[in-house]
Amino acid sequence: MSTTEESPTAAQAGASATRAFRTSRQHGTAGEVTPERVSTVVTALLDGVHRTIRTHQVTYPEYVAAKRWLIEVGESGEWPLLLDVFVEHEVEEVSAQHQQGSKGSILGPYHLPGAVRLPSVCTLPMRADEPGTPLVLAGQVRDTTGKALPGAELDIWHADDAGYYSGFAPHVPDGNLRGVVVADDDGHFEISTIQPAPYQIPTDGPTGTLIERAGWHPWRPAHLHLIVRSPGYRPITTQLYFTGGDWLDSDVAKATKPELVLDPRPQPDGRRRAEYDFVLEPA
Ligand code: MBD
Ligand code: FE
Repeated sequence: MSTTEESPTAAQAGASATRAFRTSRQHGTAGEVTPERVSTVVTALLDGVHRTIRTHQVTYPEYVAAKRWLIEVGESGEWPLLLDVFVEHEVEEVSAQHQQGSKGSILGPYHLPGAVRLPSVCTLPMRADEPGTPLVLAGQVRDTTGKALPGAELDIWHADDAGYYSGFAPHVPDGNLRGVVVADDDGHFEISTIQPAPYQIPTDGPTGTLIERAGWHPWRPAHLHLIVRSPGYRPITTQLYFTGGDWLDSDVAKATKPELVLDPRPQPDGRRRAEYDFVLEPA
């Protein structure tokens, strides 16, 4: 694999995301998909494709270009990236439509299991010279009746000040800006980290090619990813954004929600501090 130190390629991120997906058990497992559902859903999906071809009079050159591009998506390992950017938001909303408690958002392609466990007041693993504005995220995990959830876990991961995720960019050390924070006996936590930058879909792979050829933009607003869990409760997979940030109203992955926007306040010590409480419903 050819690499450039300062600009990780889509090929690396894509292939790593495919590997991460194969070993992850975050969302459901095999065995839940019946033949009836396969038939119903795939028939509807193909109906949509056929209707699009007819409505828009799709030509043979366009069909061949699409086929070539789909092959490239697989060969480059970008299926997790492509699907999580353009499809997952709809699945997330459908799955949460009757859910109480905190709003969720999409998981995305860059979660890694097994991050280091950290106490309720902690600093995420970072380089000695980690660039970026210091940020504190503090709050409490409760259930839908208002009861604190002692020892709730906050699995948190986010991009660095240049928009890169550890595990998916060769120049970022493993485990950087990732941790599983264990809330205290009162469900409280206070996590020190740095402010992430907006994320740009890699421009050198097929997902980037599609975005460029369609004249769209490749940006997600700056965000923190979290999975908040406590035994006996439905885990919440979510993302937190920053008020006033770029791309907040035009996320390429359509994964923002007004309830998920933080408003960090500058502290006397120069750090920015945001408060956010999580509410879980019984499983
Ligand atoms: C990301 O960082 C992300 O969160 C999603 C959903 C898709 C691509 C990159
Ligand atoms: Fe992300």
